[in-house]
Amino acid sequence: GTTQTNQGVLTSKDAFEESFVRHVETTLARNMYNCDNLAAYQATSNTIRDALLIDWANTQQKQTIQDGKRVYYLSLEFLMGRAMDNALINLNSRDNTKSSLTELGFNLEDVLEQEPDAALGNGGLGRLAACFVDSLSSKNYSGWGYGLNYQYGIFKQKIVDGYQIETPDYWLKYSNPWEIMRNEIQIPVDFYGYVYEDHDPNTGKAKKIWAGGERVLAVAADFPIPGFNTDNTNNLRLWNAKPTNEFDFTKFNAGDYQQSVAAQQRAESITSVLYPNDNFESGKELRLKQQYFWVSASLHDIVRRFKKNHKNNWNKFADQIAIQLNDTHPTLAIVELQRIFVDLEGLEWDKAWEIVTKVFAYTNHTVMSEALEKWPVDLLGRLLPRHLEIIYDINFNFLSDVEKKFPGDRDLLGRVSVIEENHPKSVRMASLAIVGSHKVNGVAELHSELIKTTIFKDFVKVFGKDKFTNVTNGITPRRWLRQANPKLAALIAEKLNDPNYEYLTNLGSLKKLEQFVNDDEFLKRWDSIKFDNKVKLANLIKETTNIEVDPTVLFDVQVKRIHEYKRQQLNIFAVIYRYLRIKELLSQGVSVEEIKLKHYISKASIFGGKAAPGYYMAKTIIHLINKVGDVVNNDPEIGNLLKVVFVPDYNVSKAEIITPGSDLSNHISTAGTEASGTSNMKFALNGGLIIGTVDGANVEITREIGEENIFLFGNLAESVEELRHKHIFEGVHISETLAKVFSAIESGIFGNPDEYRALIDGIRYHGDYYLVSDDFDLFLQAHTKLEKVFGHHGGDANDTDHLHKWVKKSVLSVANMGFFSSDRCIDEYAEDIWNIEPLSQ
Ligand code: 26W
Repeated sequence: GTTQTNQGVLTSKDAFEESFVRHVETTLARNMYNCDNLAAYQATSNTIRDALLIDWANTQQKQTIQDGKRVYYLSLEFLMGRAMDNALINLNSRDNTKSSLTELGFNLEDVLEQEPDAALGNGGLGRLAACFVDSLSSKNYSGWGYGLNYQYGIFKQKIVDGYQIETPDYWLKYSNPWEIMRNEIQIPVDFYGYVYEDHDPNTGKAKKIWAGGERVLAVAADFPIPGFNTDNTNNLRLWNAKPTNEFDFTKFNAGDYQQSVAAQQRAESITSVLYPNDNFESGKELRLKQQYFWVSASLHDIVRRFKKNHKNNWNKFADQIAIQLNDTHPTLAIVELQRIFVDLEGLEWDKAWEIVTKVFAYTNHTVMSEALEKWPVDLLGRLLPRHLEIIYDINFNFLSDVEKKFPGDRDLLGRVSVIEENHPKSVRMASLAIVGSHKVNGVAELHSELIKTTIFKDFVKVFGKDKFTNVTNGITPRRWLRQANPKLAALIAEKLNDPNYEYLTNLGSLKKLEQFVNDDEFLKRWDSIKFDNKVKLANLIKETTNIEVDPTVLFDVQVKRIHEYKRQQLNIFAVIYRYLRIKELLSQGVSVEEIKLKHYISKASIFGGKAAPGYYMAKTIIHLINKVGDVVNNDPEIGNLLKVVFVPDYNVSKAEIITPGSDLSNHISTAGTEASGTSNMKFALNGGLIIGTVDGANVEITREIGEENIFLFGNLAESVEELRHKHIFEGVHISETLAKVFSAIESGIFGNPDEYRALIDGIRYHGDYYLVSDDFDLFLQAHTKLEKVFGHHGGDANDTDHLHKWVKKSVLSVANMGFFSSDRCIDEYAEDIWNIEPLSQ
């Protein structure tokens, strides 16, 4: 039947080629004589998509028939990256596709390069959501993602004269073969208007009606999410905002046809652009509109699906449905479900609220106050008048309970209240999320402990500690090992005697690699794979910056969003110090060879990451990195002793090259500020070592891989408060080393020093909030230590010293990284929070 024919394209060359040609000729309306790589990409992806749709339809049917509990993951960001290679791997069709394409005259790698990244996210939180949907499918759960189908993803970053320039990412320039437009799934979403009271004609009871206002349609676009080594294929549903064809007749009759149409057109702006802030809340009305649009459409979709099987049997709702809130961005979902139950379905308030709180759970991703969402009551009440009333009612009930439990504690009431009585008076979304959820989790052990003792302390008092839990983040080994690092993945499969790569869904089996750690031949193969990956990274650097880096030197990488708390400034200051010292030694007549032997090994410092467009300090850091690079890389005395690179437009597909190509990566946030970090896991899984602070998941990585295999440094989270206090009352102590760096910057060797004023003054005069001064010398010491371990040769197979010290640590790290699979993470959510089990296959 159809199934066979379609699935055949995955394993048979003839079937693949036939489908490919058919798509070129029909879908693309071209012919094989003018089929370029882009057309080949489109024909290939359409071919794979056809096969994927079969699994997808079967899975949906199976899930409906089994009628078990489903989880819905609500995330404003899904940072998926490219889909094709991932689909080929998960469908086990990579070899067939590669050889079929070769016969047709194409090279798979070149074809894969044609796909634009689906860059619908900022950083960690968005990529986590992407890893989670992969794990939900791969571990046979019934779990959907819900998000927005932005027409513009995160901006593209260009570097011009060392400055970041943002340009739009119009990623849907060509049609997107991975999306299935569901034009028949249209959900109206209302804004503004007013609320009035009416009486139910049957019961005579008072009832709230929300009326008037502006109406927008949510139209579904579906993205099939294939699992690895399973047919289970879940759905990621992203909404598009579209105008309705219900005209505003008052305007129409007033002869305002043009304006009426233009107003409708503006509906689409709701899903036009992803907000490019990371860990910073800006409070824009359009952002709140996005949130409600998405949440409302998703909930009505979920309720509709429930009703198809269970009618109005609301008692079953919480047994059938779990909804996970990815940060506070979807918190209005709690209010919307309560509204659906009470206003639209006629449930009693308490009954409805009981169901609501059973359904929702909330994940917190940050303790930083500037990232906590607060919406002014005025704004929220204008946009969503009925929701504001419901929020007040939720808060009233909640505060009454608190008052009963802690009579007379007015301060406590003020601190936990969902409403902040301040200027402007606002709604605290985290408080609302906690009150409306049955579980709240942090994303790494340290972070989950910190939220209980800091930002959510009072809620622990009110609800008890069992409401708060930890689920340490994870990453999908399909994309971040098998796809990004095929050679290492193959060596591991060979050593584990696992030709079908089953270890990729059972990552604990990496442990077996430990038995080869004294096998020199194995270490050499391991090291030469790392070298090949470094050559690939060197090529990327050459293509994107025109800088040549020598792949035998230590590749020291820091790629992530640029943020003061992540401390790229600490890193670049240390690079400047190194440069100054090298220059000093050279001026004293010390030869380059001697410097390499006695002082500094050769290395390339590689940076990448975007700054939020309005974040001045982050942009200053980018500028400094680039200017330091200009000076160092063009200094004829330096040669390959030191290179400084800023890779522009860091994104998922670049991460797939950068991650496997690093020897060392930096995870050096001020202790207590990075909730988890997930790139630390990616680097370690690819055999890179970590230099890091005792922060986020670094703590658990250390526990798993052993403290001898990671380079930790810096002040601990428990000291941060005291140090900040000291800075303010006793002043900031600038060590001799850091002072040298500051005076070099101030001398103007990296361009006009005024441009870096805020960066230096922030440390020297404004309290050094991120503790750069406290950790600087400790950072330098950690480098001295690790360079001794690395030795002088990366990639030199005969350097047994490097092999027995560095490469051995690399193997031991990978062997013990199994815990950080997002599969483990999803299992923990399923068991402790969602109460769902995998589908029987
Ligand atoms: C409202 C503005 C805003 C935008 C984005 C606030 C907060 C965010 C995200 C929560 C920022 C983010 O991506 N956080 C990261 O989440 C990762 C996944 O849990 C963690 O690994 C990172 O440590 C955390 O910074």
